[in-house]
Amino acid sequence: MWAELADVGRNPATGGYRRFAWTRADHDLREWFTAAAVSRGLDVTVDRCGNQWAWWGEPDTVPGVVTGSHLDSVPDGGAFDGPLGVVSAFAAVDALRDKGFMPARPLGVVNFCDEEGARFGIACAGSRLLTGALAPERALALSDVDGVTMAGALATAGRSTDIGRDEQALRRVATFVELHVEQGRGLVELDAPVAVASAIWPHGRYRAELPGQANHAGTTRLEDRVDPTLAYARLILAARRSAQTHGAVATCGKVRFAPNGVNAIPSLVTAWVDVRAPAGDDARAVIAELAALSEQAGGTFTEESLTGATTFDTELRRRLAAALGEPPVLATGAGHDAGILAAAGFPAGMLFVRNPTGVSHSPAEFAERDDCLAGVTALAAVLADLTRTPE
Ligand code: HGY
Ligand code: MN
Ligand code: MN
Repeated sequence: MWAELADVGRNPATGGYRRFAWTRADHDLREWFTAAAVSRGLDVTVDRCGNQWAWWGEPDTVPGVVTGSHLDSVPDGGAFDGPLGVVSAFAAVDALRDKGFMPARPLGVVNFCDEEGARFGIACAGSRLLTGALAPERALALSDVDGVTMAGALATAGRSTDIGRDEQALRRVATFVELHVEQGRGLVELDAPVAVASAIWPHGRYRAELPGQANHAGTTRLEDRVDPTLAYARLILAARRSAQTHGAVATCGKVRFAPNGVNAIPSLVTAWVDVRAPAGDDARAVIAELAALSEQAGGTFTEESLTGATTFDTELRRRLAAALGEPPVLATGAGHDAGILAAAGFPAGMLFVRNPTGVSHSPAEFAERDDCLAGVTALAAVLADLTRTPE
């Protein structure tokens, strides 16, 4: 399965992946998901938002236990963030069947669409739309760097724009467990292949729009300039300083200069800031400082998405840990669909698989084969435990 995905959306120049929502690469990944499900005799359905579900058993009478993750990526992302959870889910189904296991309740595999929000800017868009945490009209109006709206992209991909909370899809879910490559070095330091997640940090994404006056790079005296890149430079340094002060992390990873000419002072800088912290108050303190700086520069600082702290269901977490012989328990600063389902009131949990580089959202992201297999074994054990009895 891993080899089947290896070249889909791969950028040969960097070895990273560009698998953005509702693009050709996404289409090929969705086709792969359907084929992997059908070849296992699983029933594939697609909900109103485009999330793909593959069912072993019939989930409309008794809600099922669902595992899976996402297949999309950040620009030049790694191979494992997302796909490891989906491939491991199918491999866990295979492992259970090889042992002759028959679940006493439906078992589902899900591919949540648009988890990274790389194209339209909102992370976990598929699971947020599914649970009603993101308004359909807002999502449809989001546009990508080429000005294509999500509505337009859905239409091009042959999908209806009648997206939004999907009660039937939600009724089928009793519990969700997501396996994910660790996006840090916790398991390296603990020298363990698999961990159970305890919490996800609060995190927010903001868009700063800093206006300037377009003018000639050669003929405009310094004292006559209204150059928004100076405000942007101050924003970047303030983000790092404020994060340091408040025990947070802040990232200025995406920026657009308009008109983006070498010999013209920009008329506008549009910049995105990703802010996260173990405690919501600390993230809010950083956000307030950056908003004030943007406004002092005559600009705006707009929230694109804000996710509160997620503490995973403690009963489920204890059950996962017990099924796995009490592995390490780790919190994470990375957002996940499991966090969105938890926030929507579903019992949700996560398993992490060791990443020897600790690096993620980069081609350097990695997981050893043996650790991936340990993840599959752990996921199969957890799924067997959760589906052993009808309740
Ligand atoms: O940004 C995140 O934390 C996740 O990878 N979407
Ligand atoms: Mn990610
Ligand atoms: Mn992910």
